[in-house]
Amino acid sequence: MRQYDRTGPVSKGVGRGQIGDVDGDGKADAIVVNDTGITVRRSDGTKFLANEQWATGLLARSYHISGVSHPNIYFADVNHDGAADAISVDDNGVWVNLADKINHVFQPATNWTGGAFYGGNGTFVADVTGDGAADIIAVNRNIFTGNAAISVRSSNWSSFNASQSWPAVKYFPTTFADIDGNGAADEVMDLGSSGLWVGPSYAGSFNFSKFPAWYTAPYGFINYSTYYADVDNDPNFPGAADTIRLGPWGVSVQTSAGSAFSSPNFGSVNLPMLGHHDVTCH
Ligand SMILES: [Ca+2]
Ligand SMILES: [Ca+2]
Ligand SMILES: [Ca+2]
Ligand SMILES: [Ca+2]
Repeated sequence: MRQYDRTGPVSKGVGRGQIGDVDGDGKADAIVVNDTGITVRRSDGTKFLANEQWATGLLARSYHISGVSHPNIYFADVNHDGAADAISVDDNGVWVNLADKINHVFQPATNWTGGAFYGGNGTFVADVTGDGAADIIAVNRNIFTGNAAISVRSSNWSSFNASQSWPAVKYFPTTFADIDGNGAADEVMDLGSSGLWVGPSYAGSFNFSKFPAWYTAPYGFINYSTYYADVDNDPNFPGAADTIRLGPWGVSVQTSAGSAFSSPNFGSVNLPMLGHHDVTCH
């Protein structure tokens, strides 16, 4: 199960719900983070079960990143046990509360970076190395070129490795999703009226020259929001995330064919499909 949205898998509002498979059974669970802790309703494949308190009180270090006073929590599996862990970022580092999928709690926070690591233009959690464990990515803008400067701390399943610079040449907004379906999240830029670009993750860089044709024509108008998820489950391109756009027209989808997108399919997707997380594990 992989899921992304334009801003990355980030919650930035007290009490805002998120989705993640915290017990590692392949079914996405509903998660709410607020001042009293983290509450989970696990999916049993047909419904969400009763509330479970997976953490009590403010998660350690989940506040106060450069004056931002809201939770900054991501849910993704960083230690490769199949269960989504809670990851929070502050001025002192990236902290992980590992999910205990047996006892249904989050363990106390430990520092996985040993120092500050976040991006002025966004901090993202995605598996860009393709080993099945989520990595942490900081995006900044190069003030000289205007291009994105991307730093990656890959997970070694018990901490994040030293920061590496991953070459990237394009623009903002940037997010990360596995568009070509090789298991590693790629850099994706939705430039709205200027089209969509993909930089496939390839040997430690986002390689825009690998698939130069990977570009979609401009829509010609602004969409409200863009999501990336494998909605067509095409067996020829397993795991390849498609592009889902919301706009004045409703919903449109451009399916990924591994190295190119289809043209926009307007109105072909029912709104309920936007619950693009696999809660049933079917
Ligand atoms: Ca689950
Ligand atoms: Ca985990
Ligand atoms: Ca990884
Ligand atoms: Ca990929």
